[in-house]
Amino acid sequence: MKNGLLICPSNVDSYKEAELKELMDSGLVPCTTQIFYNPNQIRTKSLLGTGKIQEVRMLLEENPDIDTIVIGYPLSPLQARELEAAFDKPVLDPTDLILNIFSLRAQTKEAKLQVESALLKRKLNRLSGFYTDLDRQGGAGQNRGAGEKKINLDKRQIQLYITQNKKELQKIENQKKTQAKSRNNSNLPIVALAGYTNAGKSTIMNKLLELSTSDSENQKQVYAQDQLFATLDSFVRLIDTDPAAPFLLVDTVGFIQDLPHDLIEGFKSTLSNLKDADLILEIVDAANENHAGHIETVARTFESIGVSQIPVVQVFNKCDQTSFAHPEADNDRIFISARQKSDIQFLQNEIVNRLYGKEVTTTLELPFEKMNQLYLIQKHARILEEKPTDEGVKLTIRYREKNFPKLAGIFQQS
Ligand SMILES: Nc1nc2c(ncn2[C@@H]2O[C@H](COP(=O)(O)OP(=O)(O)OP(=O)(O)O)[C@@H](O)[C@H]2O)c(=O)[nH]1
Ligand SMILES: [Mg+2]
Repeated sequence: MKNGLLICPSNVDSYKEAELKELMDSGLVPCTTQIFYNPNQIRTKSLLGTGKIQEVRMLLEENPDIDTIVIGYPLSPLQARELEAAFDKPVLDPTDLILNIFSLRAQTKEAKLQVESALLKRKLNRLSGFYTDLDRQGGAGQNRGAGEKKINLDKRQIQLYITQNKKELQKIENQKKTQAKSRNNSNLPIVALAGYTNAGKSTIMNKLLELSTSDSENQKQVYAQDQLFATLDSFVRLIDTDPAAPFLLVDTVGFIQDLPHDLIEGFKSTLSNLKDADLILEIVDAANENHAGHIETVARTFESIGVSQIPVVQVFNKCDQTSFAHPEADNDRIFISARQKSDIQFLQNEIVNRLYGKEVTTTLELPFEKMNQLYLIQKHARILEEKPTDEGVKLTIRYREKNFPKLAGIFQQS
């Protein structure tokens, strides 16, 4: 565990400040000391002025335990290098914190490659400006030739790694596409869980899975934790709680304000699962005081990955920690607590209503000679009552509106 010094602009809003601390905790650099700087006095080269740098140096001398410095503001490559040189300690900005967490969490080969690519691109950016920066400072020095050669070599090496990673990622993506196609050859509707990190997406997936009857290997629970970015990969599970209205459920990586561009790029293939969805459930942490800000961030991310045309229903989760009545639903919003089984049942029903339409009850008579069609009814409807008649059987069935075409043939005959 490390000890972090957080240096924020004095006008930072309290929500952003809390999120930075959470990012520090999640990245195992908890904030042990915090100071502020005046955002009106920032420098292009080093962000902090000489007086502030001096103050931080003294603080570091008095607190030798501090081993990492976090600046709560995006740093240019030059500023990051200047500050690291001034403090002789690693200096991280919000993007570094997020990358740090991602590299701690990455489990699958795909996630590891994505994080590595983002880290390499960042390193390349820092190296790219190196000599331009030195020129600007007029301090290129006599050894510039050898140093420049080394940096160019490093840059070429990094570029090579980035290209290799890209190829491997493409291969994995192609494999996944083939798998997804074969998994969905029955054309099941796809529901994607998306939203801000830590909102409860994976918990909701696990709870819906618990209700579901299927118990194949495919039904493994996914990782859910009270930490930022618990999920880095996308997972697909079959939910067939209502056997006549099954759907595939996809869990995805969480969003955050100012998600680094390289990461959005890197995770595009993971997020592109959202593009294939028939319905997106945007999970909102209703108990978070800044949930309105989260909703804005998610809307911007949806736009940047191009899923604006897919229907979205907002699911206000964690209502147990709010005054919202639950379970409740209107057209575009559902209010639940994933901790309550009855709320999950309600959610399951709301999802199925949207995918398969409302339930309709009807009666029909199935003559003996058509008895072989009973399996269609069993597959796409629920039989509520069966009464034998002279010609066959009289059935009371309940089916979803959108399953009507699958049953229409039977209705015509009966
Ligand atoms: N009180 C309360 N806590 C909840 C509820 N749903 C989820 N949580 C908790 O919220 C935390 C985050 O849940 P996750 O399911 O990991 O959240 P996520 O959206 O998948 O997060 P990322 O994968 O990080 O994007 C966990 O500690 C859950 O136990 C709820 O309805 N009520
Ligand atoms: Mg998750």
